[in-house]
Amino acid sequence: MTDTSPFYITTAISYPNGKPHIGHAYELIATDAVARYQRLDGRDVFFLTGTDEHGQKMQQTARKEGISAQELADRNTAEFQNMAVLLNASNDDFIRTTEKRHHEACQVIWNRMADAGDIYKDSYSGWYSVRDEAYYQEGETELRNDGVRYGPQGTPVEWVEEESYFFRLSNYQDRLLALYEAQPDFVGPAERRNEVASFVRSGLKDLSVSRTTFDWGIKVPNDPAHIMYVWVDALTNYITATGYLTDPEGPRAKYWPADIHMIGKDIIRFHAVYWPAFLMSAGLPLPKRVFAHGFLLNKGEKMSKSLGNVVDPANLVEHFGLDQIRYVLLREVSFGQDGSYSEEGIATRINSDLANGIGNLASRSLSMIVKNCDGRIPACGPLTEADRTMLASADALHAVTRDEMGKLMIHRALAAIIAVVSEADRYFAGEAPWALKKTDPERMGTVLYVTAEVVRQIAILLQPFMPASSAKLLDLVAAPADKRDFAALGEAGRLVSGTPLEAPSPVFPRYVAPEA
Ligand code: ME8
Repeated sequence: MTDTSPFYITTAISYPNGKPHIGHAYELIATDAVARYQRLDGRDVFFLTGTDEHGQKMQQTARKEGISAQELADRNTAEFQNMAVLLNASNDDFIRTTEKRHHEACQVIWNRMADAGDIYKDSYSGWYSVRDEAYYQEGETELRNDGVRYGPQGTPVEWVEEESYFFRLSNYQDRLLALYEAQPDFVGPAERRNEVASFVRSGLKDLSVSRTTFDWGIKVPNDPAHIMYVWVDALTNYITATGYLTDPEGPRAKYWPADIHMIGKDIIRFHAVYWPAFLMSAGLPLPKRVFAHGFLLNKGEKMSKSLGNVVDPANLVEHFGLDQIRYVLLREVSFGQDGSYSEEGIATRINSDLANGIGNLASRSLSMIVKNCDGRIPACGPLTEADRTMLASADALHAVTRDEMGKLMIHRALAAIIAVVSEADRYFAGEAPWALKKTDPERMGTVLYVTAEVVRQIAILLQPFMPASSAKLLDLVAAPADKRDFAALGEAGRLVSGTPLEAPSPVFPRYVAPEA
């Protein structure tokens, strides 16, 4: 049975205090692959990304550049929007936290938390990291030899003392622990859940949720000297975009609660502790899953402006090709773990899996059909044991990848697809259709039919990961436009003998490094 229910997936919303980097691109590509997978599998998908435009970091950066925070946000948000187009992201909306709809939703959520008795006024004194936009306990910080105090993510912290509203986070400790217990999938991967649970078990203090020493943010209702802590504002974006709070009869309200918040491991605390506590307080349904991917490292090193190894995704895409980059990042990195990549590694993967793998399989089998079968998909004669085994492996991929993608084991879904490409290579070599041309042309036709049918299914399944290249592969096997979703996998969409094919053009060229 096809599941056509709503499926809502989000990326984190990025700070537009600079241009997007490869870490942002990675998160968007992975989330896009999941969104596309679910869409092709029949779900009613809403995929959201956007920018987190308020806060002290934005204001400080703007000041350094001598422009207003709004100007900085406008300039860099355009870069993030361009990146989404460049990466062929299929997001259904792009939210900016400076939009009116978002201000409204934040006021609603604040009032609901206040009505629940969870907001009170006091004064805050403690450590704050502007780069993380996070408050830290003294015990989480460390004074280093350079005389600077650093937070747990290695960013400098400063002492803050100001009047502030607080959220009664301490009241939610037991409910949060009960949540992690009752829904072990709420936080993934498992090591992150353990980290979050032990943070909560160690004791939660009330959280400062407003600031008074700068003004770039959303005003607290009825107390305009206070602006909301940027994370209250930022997290609310996920619900703003659905209209659940502000337009409950609207077309997108059905998408809340979200199925997946895809985020990086550095912001798990906000999503797995603060966010569910805010929602519980406001009496709102909780997202089903928060999944933290790892960090992308450049040749094993963290990217940083000071190391000068920050990679612009546009350069990588221009150099290697978009689908190639999408594929390599998702295949190479165990999703949920940190991943290291290098230009050599990307080139090797492109050549082994794409050029020599699926590209070669498609071009060898389809060009034989064009040359030897009158340019038409041949008849499929009686099937041998080998043919049946081959088709069964391709037919099984839908269930296998559905399971892996459901668990967000994106790399394993891809590995399963590529394993069938390798199996098809062995099948093709073993059946040697070129040798059958003279001796048994009918049998040759059957082998070519089976191989082309495997190519068809592989192409359908690769669409979430490499949308444009997969479409080209599907053109090569003349798959009709209405037979490209997952309902056309397996027997339901088998190639039709007699369908004319064009001579195949290469979809995945070999990568050759430019002369130094
Ligand atoms: O954290 N590798 O924004 P952000 C992989 N505005 N992912 C990375 C990465 C890397 N090297 N560097 C960053 C924020 N990311 C907040 C989010 S959500 C309500 C607010 C990921 O621009 C990071 O983990 O610093 C996060 O998920 C996303 O990029 C945006 O990071």
